[in-house]
Amino acid sequence: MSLLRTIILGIILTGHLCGGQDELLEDSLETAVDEVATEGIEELEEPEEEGLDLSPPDDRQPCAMWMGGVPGTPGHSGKPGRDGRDGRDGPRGEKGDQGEAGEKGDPGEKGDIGNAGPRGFPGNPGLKGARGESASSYHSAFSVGLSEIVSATNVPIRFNKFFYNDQHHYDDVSGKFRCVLPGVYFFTYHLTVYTKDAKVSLYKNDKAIMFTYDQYQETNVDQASGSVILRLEAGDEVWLQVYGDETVGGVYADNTNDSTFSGFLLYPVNPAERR
Ligand SMILES: *[C@@H]1O[C@H](CO)[C@@H](O)[C@H](O)[C@H]1NC(C)=O
Ligand SMILES: [Ca+2]
Repeated sequence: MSLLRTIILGIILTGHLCGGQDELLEDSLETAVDEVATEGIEELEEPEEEGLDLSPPDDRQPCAMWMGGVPGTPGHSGKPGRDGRDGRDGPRGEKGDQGEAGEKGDPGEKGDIGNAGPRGFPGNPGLKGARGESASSYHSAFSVGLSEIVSATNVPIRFNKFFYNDQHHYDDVSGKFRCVLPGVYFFTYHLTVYTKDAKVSLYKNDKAIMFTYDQYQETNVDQASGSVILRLEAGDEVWLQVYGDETVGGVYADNTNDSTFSGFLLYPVNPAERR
């Protein structure tokens, strides 16, 4: 350290004796002092060299007249200058490329229900349904007549003229209707009466349950008729029969005066509904 101090003093003395030296020398001195202070030498904060005259040398002294000494060592580089002022704003840049599309946002809330639309056009007709069960399975009807006079009495009247008997529920051999489908049936008969009285009954299972009587009048063709609704079970039989002897057997028929007997199922009754 003493060496450094010696060098400094030497420089100072040189500058003092040769005031013509440029101001660079003073800068070098300040730099040297700063460096010494930076290195923690407190003594330099208050310079011991109070007695030294550090005032600028007098240019008027004829320093140049002195014999030139040994050139001093080059000074230290000066401190960096202060930062310059900010430059002017540059020209506006060109428009950049379009950025990439952002991520898809969250779904919005459900909107209100809109107004009802107009009524649409009618649809096309549907396909034809599968073939159902034969209607005859649920059908029972007959309508029969007489093709000639029946003289037998106290036996079922055998009608032998058939208007309708597709299910053959009327048996033309026995002259009886035999129930196949349980249910409610309607029966009706329209008889021509000629030459004598007629008294007939409608039988159900060997029991006369309904009677019709017509008194014959001379030279007149009469009619006797009746109808009834019956609840029948499968196997029940219904027929017409003269109720009495030959004197009341006036049931008649020819080509232009029929005597008929008809019956049909009004509606079936489920066996589970029976009482
Ligand atoms: C049956 O009726 C017809 C009328 O259509 C009549 O001419 C005919 O003689 C009748 N039969 C009897 C037996 O009266
Ligand atoms: Ca009569």
